[in-house]
Amino acid sequence: MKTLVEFINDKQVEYPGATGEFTRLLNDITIAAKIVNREIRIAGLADINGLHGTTNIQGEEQKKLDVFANTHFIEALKHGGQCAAIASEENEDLIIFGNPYSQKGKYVVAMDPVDGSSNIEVNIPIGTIFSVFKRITKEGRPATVDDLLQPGREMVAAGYVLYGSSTTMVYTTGNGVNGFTYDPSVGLFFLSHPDMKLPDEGNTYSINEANYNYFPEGVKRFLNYCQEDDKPTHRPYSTRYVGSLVADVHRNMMRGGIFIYPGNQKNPMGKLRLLYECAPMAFIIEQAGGKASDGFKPILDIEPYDIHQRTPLFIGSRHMVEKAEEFMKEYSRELADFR
Ligand code: P6P
Repeated sequence: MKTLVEFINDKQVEYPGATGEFTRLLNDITIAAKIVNREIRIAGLADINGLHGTTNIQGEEQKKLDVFANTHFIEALKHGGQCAAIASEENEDLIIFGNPYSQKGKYVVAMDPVDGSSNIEVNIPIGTIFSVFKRITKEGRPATVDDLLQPGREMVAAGYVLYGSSTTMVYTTGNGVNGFTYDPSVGLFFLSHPDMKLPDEGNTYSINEANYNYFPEGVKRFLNYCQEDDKPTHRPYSTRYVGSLVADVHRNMMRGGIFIYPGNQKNPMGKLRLLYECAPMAFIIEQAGGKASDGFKPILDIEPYDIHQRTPLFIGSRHMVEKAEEFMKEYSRELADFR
């Protein structure tokens, strides 16, 4: 059984000129994930549930776990010295490290430390999502927001940690996707899902249908398609919706399917954030043979203008996303077109 550290080190030798900095960055993220995992596993006992008494940029009341996780990921990346700045869902402004050591860091990170944290109190799986970019500003000086506002195609790595029935870390550096399961008895992640590929088709669709009346016409037409009786194409599909992005996407990674968080009349760009939710998930899904778009164009081609900007998200099995896009192009034509 290969450990995550062994796997990362083995992969490093495949990159000529690799200096080990990226390896150390990934290891920093892993250490923070282990600390967060420990708290999650005893959430009902530790004083980690409930509200922290503050709100984040999203206007959401921060949970104690949000603040705990955010703090530990920031500290791990700061002390590792490979990361010059972090865009976090929990911080309105970019976290730019001022110490000279971090300013020499080649990389910047965008992250959602604990996505879906409100689910922790009802023991529903939650996750950490991260993306890594090489900075475009000169090393040795403070990073700037330009280092983060890069299209997803420029990402050098993306990953998620799913704190589910087991704790699984899935990541890509652009050469396929691999999953690792945490063994708490030895405190190590072991390679459990090598070279993950999701099927071109699936038979589940995942969307919060409570918003149906506010969906674009194209989404409504696609949902009707999913619900039609057509045995040769295994329809009607089943619906699965955990309400936790990492859990819903991971299910699709394992079995195929589509997850949609569309724009709606109340929020034309939807709810999910591009930089630290949709783009990293899109990088992973594309590397595993799937597809991710805003209904019209690939998520990874979106040019960001703000670290907290939102985007509609259609992600999962290639053929299912393409079918949804067909309906969007025929009935909705543009991103925020609602009848
Ligand atoms: P809704 C969790 O709050 C989250 O950010 C994602 O993890 C999840 O996919 C989505 O929001 C659920 O949103 O509006 O269906 O509750």
